[in-house]
Amino acid sequence: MIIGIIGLPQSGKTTLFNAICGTHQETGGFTAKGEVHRGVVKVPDDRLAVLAEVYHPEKISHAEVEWMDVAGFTGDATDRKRVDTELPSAVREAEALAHVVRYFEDPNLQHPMGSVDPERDIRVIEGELIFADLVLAEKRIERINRQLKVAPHDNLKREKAVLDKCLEQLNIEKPLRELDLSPDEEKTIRGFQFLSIKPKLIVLNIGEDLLPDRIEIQKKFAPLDKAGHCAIEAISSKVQMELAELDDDDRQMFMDDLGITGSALDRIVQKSYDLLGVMSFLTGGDKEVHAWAIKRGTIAQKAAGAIHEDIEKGFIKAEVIEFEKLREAGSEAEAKKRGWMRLEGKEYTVKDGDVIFFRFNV
Ligand SMILES: Nc1nc2c(ncn2[C@@H]2O[C@H](COP(=O)(O)OP(=O)(O)OP(=O)(O)O)[C@@H](O)[C@H]2O)c(=O)[nH]1
Ligand SMILES: [Mg+2]
Repeated sequence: MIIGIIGLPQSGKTTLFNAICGTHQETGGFTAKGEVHRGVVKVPDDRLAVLAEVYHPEKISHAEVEWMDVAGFTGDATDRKRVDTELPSAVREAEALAHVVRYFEDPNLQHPMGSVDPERDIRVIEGELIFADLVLAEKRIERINRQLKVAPHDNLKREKAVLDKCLEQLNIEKPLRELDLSPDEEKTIRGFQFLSIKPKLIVLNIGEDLLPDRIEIQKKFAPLDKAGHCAIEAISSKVQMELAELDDDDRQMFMDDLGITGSALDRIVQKSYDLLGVMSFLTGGDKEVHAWAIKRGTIAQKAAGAIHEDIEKGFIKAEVIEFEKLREAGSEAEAKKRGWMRLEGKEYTVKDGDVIFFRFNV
């Protein structure tokens, strides 16, 4: 599962990326367009400690979500060739976007558009996502039209119908994430990896001086919050990056000084997971207990692929015990004895906290 950090140049993308991933990538250096940093973040999960008491494993492994820091967006929605060829293709892999918006004043750091204006920045980056999708959809429709003249296949017609619907939405400058698509329609166009269809977290990167006004600022932008599609969070990524570099004692002191309570990073990470619909299933054994991040609604066979593609390909059955039941039974053997282990087929929709053992053929 991948989240892509995007935004205008010098908005604080790498600063946020460092804070989240605990990395030390250079900031303030005007990253070359198309440059991508990747990092992995563990998903906190208290259930793993309980599983460890059940299995006494050698190793405990958390679910992981990948974050990507992508430079190259400019807010320009006029140059077809640029969005077609110069936007970093890596961002298409992301399943959700975190748009970092500059909300700090700094006389020594020029804003690429001349002034600090978060509303405008949100609008132009959204415009760029929509424009890039429009160029892609038009290109694809043109190609289908040519193919249809030669061979009018039904699946091409279906694809064109969905693309036409998308194009209509993009033409009125609205993102695809706000378009009602059936699961089938959504599947038809999934391969194109449209940008404006991805759920988006808007990260208002506020200056340290604005930290006391954080809640007020967030409220001001709340109308953009469209449940399940778009969320808002204000954070000082610079402060967070500095915090991430301290040890625990110093961090607490620094937070007390600034009057910061709770971890802003946890809020960002949690909101982005909610947006992505991330949940975890668990596996246990004497070697390892492991949580695996998957999307809500994932079926058992697909979930197996989170562990290894061979398990997905050779899937036979999933042995499933609910986490709470396993905790209550205290051991797998006891859970089985009580009849709490179920055998599920490949179409079974995995639930958060399912402890699963996959039977498979290689
Ligand atoms: N004053 C102030 N400066 C900040 C804040 N957040 C980031 N910066 C500074 O802004 C500059 C740009 O930050 P980066 O994280 O490198 O921005 P970026 O979006 O990754 O930039 P590019 O990769 O070049 O597009 C750095 O000098 C940061 O230290 C902030 O909250 N306040
Ligand atoms: Mg950067």
